Amino acid sequence: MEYRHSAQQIKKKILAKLEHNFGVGLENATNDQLYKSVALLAREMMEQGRSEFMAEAEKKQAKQVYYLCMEFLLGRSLKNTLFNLGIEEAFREALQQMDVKLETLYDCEPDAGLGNGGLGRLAACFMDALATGQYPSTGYSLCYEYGIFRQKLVDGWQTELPDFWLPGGRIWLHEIPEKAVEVHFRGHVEEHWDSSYHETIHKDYTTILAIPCDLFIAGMGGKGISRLRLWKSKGQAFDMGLFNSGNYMRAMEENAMAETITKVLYPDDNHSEGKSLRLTQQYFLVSASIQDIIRTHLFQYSTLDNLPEKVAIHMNDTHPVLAIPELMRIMLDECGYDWDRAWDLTTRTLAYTNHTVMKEALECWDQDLFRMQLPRIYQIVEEINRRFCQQMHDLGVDGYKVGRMAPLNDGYVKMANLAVVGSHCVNGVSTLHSEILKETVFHDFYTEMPDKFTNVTNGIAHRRWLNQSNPELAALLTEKIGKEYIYDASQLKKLEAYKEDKTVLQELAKIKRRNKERLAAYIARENHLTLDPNSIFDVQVKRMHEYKRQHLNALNILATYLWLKSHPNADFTPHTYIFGAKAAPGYYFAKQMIRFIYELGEVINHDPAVSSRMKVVYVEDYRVTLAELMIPAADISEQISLAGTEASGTSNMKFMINGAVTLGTLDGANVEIHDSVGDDNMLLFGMTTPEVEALRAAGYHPDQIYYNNPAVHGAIDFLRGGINGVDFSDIANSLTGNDPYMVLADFESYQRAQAKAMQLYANPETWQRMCLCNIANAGRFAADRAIREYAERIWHCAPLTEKTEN
Ligand code: GL9
Repeated sequence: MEYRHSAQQIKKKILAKLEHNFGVGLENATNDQLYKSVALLAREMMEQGRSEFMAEAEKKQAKQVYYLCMEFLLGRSLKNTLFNLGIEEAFREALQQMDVKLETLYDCEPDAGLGNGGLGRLAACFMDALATGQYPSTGYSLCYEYGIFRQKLVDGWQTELPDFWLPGGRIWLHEIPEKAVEVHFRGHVEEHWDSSYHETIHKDYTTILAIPCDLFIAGMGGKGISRLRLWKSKGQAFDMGLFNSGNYMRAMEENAMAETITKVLYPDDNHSEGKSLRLTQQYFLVSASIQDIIRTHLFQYSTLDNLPEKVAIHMNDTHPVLAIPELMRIMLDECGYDWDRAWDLTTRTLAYTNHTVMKEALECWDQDLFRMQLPRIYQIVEEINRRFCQQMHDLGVDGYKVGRMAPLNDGYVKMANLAVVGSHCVNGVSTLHSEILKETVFHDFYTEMPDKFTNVTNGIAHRRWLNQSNPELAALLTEKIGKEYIYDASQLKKLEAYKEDKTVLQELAKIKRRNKERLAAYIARENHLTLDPNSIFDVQVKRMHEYKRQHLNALNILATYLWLKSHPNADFTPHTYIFGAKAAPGYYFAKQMIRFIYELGEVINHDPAVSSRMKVVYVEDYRVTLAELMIPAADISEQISLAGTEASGTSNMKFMINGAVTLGTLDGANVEIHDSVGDDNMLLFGMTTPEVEALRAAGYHPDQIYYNNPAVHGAIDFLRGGINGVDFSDIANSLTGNDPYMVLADFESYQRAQAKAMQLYANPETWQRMCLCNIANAGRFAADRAIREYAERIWHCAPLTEKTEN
């Protein structure tokens, strides 16, 4: 497929789109209409590219990858599409001829915020890598009408506003009502036995229609295009059965209920509430997707016998794990397979990634709720459970252990257990996390079936996070090491040859400086705060959560502030502490943490004794598009979770490739970042995972630290006294009480790392050399690499065209 056209041709096409879709000429077109015309053009190119790509895949009978995930945190699409198709410059020129700036149109696009954070963004990065790697792939998710809420701080307290993204976002969606599928809920199951025949019939169910809305993601070069199929729920226009039986109101009610299923994304991070609507969403996604996959497969091969050879279905976290009983249901009830054969095909097709060890994230469904919503699926889960337990007993496994591994236990459906039982492969998302899974959450399983477990460390779409977000850095890299790194991030290593090259180091400093100025301009506009671009930009952006320990960062800022007040002439490298984070709406403590940071800013930023040397900024409504502005402007990347709690982290990788230095614990993928850059290029602090465990076993008594460390003492007393009249005793009590995330235990070590950062930053050459080493060693954290590992080790599939050496 040839995407390239002259600026003249592009201009003509844009004008045609304006005329056709909006009935306006250039003179009368709004920016929004121009954005939509350009987006439509880009979308049509991708649709064409996709159909050529898939025609080839079909001809070669290539294995397909289906990625099931409740979240895809896409952000904006226009820039990514034009960049990856190699047509950004031509479009820029065409628009220039019309006196329109491409950047203005980029800013018309809302973020598609169909995810909460790391997990959803990972799925989006993986779609980019799947496309670039030329794997025929489809992502499946829900077409939420409202994405992650918009955050507004009112006197430091988070409030949530609805994110109605469709007016500007729908232009990317291709709705296909003809391909709708039915999903069945509730009702009851009837069994018919005959001497040789057993039939199960699901009756009196409620039917919800799932309408596919397709969105495309172009890979670099445009040969591979991924498709994201988002399901929208809809009632049956007329449920004739209900109407005919005179149940007019019930028919109308069900219609209205149906549409609530895909109304809104659950805004919880690392947390499951066990709500009925959430279970409905999960089954809706899974049933529609599995039916779609089977329909496609049968159309091409007329049998499911070869399913595991031609299809890999990936369950991203436990959220889509009902795919296991759903695939069983279709094989048993609709295709006539016997249990053993169906189970063999199902388990060889499915694989599962775990993304967290947080206990509150482990999904358990109340058995009665589950049975009522999904009676047939419940029966199948029961049978999976019965057979699994039997098999374990037969192997001589002790009863308690079998109980701990059982998918059904204590009146709950345990989704993580079901996931492991029904998958041929289970992976964690960093080396450390995958080891922890084997030692803790899945230890019982690991001892019985060690071969199921593997690791694939997460990765990021480096073209978005480096080339598109930091074009000046990308240009410098291309000039120095050529452009191979755009396809093959491991080539970034070549930059190490320049680590003693003063001009390159100075060039890096200048680029960083301009990125900091860009961010400062945004903050001046939004927060009415003037930042000093010479100061250290110390950035912590991620969801607000106790385990991520933003309050450790904040407590250090407070202690530093108090110290500067009592040592006004002390040597201190000016420091700008920047935060961005949403809290789950029902997570009170996290909202208090936000307010703590906000009030800290109010005090410090308005205190003339320190405000030229310290600033604290809380950036509202952190989202993908803001990350693209903030991360390239960071000097320090805060990755300070308690060791053993953050499964991987992915912003750590984005900061690294943009030349920020990680100030972090040995947690998640930080361990691998440390392996890559060494002690000299990372600011390591805090306990290791075994040290955390030892301290927990011995008994953690933070009050002792409070009494023995004057800096801690002073800061906590200040906090306990309230800031600007706001009470923070909850946080103070937690820190000195039974804080499960051991903030005080790592405090002193954190302060030392901060002091070291300031000392290193004071020497620009040393600092820039550290930045350069981080960029040069970030290649292994590319999503392209992660996807290659999934393809080789889990999905057993190959790219459509094997790359030739060049
Ligand atoms: C998460 C982990 O907490 C992160 O450490 C990990 O990097 C990502 C992707 O693997 O997955 N699991 C999880 O539930 N979230 C993660 O970020 N939470 C959100 O996505 C909000």
